[in-house]
Amino acid sequence: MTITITAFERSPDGGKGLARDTRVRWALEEVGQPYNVRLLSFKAMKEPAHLAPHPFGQIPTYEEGDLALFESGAIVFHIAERHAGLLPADANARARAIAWMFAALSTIEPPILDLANARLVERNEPWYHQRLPAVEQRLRQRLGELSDRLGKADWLDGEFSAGDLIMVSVLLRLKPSGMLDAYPSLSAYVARGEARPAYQRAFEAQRAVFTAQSGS
Ligand code: GTB
Repeated sequence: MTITITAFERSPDGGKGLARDTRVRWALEEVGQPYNVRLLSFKAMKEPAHLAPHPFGQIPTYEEGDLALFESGAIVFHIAERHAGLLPADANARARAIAWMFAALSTIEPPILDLANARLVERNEPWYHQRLPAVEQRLRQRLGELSDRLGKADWLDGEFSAGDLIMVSVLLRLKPSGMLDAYPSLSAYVARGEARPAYQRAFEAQRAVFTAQSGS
């Protein structure tokens, strides 16, 4: 059955791979599933045709036959369950890999988004400089703990899994800020993820949308 995902027609990051369709493309590349992409304008994302599959009018979505999914974590989980390559066969190892997916989305991503939103939206508020150190400290706390757990290992729990795919995707958002530089094991971990051929293909595919428009 044909798989169709949605992505930004014009990503605000200019093709740096930070929008959440990249993690879905990456998962599909890891398991060797071809897919189509429907590009959406910001206006189209809020129209009924897209609000049907996505109640919040966002990207990415995933369609396959009569299945329509939203939420990048749920989509990657679905792909990992349907196809070999992203979840271990052993039941306990599989449960731990799923725990790492949730950890990435519910423990690591929120303080990253909190910092991104503070810098983007709250910069001109009179209390911005008072609040910022606490926001940064909450994120550093989690990064330190994650770095301690990863230690010298290549991946979070044995072989590369959907847990690593989501965790690396979440951490990539920090790369432009240089904040990961203080955690060499996490920087190396993210670099290992980025070096995977499947990630490279996913990155190039999302970048091609931007370069086709800008002519660069
Ligand atoms: N929890 C949902 C998921 O994981 O799928 C969140 C989906 C989401 O935030 N989608 C964003 C969106 O559609 C795009 S990815 N936004 C438009 C809207 O809400 O109207 C978030 C994103 C956007 C831009 C950058 N960037 O430019 O760097 C990075 C990440």
